[in-house]
Amino acid sequence: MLTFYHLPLSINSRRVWVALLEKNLSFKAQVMTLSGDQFAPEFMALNPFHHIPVLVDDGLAVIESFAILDYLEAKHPTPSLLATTPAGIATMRMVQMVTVNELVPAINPLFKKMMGFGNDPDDALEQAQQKAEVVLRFYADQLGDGPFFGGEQITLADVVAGTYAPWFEGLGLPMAHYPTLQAWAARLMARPAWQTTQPTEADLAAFRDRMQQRMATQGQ
Ligand SMILES: N[C@@H](CCC(=O)N[C@@H](CS)C(=O)NCC(=O)O)C(=O)O
Repeated sequence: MLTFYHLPLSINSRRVWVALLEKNLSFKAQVMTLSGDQFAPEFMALNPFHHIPVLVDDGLAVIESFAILDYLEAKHPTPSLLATTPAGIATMRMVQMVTVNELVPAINPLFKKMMGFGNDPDDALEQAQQKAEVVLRFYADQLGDGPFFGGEQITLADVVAGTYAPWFEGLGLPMAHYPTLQAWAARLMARPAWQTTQPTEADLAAFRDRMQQRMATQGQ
């Protein structure tokens, strides 16, 4: 039995959650709050770095979302979320790495602003937007005219980049500037795995409150 330790709002978790659903795997969800439970000795025994997501499979604890995705593919290869051609594999990996190495740091100030707890100056926000737009243009180039990054089938590239797609408009990144990407995002967001894992307004409000309180405490 698979046990999935996660927080529904976490995008690091969500990419694993989407993969579990896309692969039709049954699992037990262990929802964390990250308000101290990640430091409990039982959880630290699973992940000494106290991060979610963690996947436990018959006593084997797998940490790091990308390692979990690879593990799921190796253990449950069908339906596959892997590209098959050399070029497809290169695209899949590039999109995955560009998402975490380029998109995530770029959108950090935009995300804080959207959530109402950022205090970055306008020029930093402007710079963040420009960097994020470079990533969106890269995505659009990699996507070409296909429905998904790897062609006709959804792959881990779509799972990893696509779990950010529901946020682009709210972050101030107009998808109408990238029509093929906009259609790709809509295609993914219509899938049951995206619908099931989309945070509710209540989840978001609770997160916003928690972060605002944390910022206020840190500011004292
Ligand atoms: N590189 C890790 C990042 C995991 C991560 O940063 N998780 C955050 C939530 S998004 C976390 O668990 N934070 C709680 C903590 O570090 O105490 C992955 O991809 O799994």
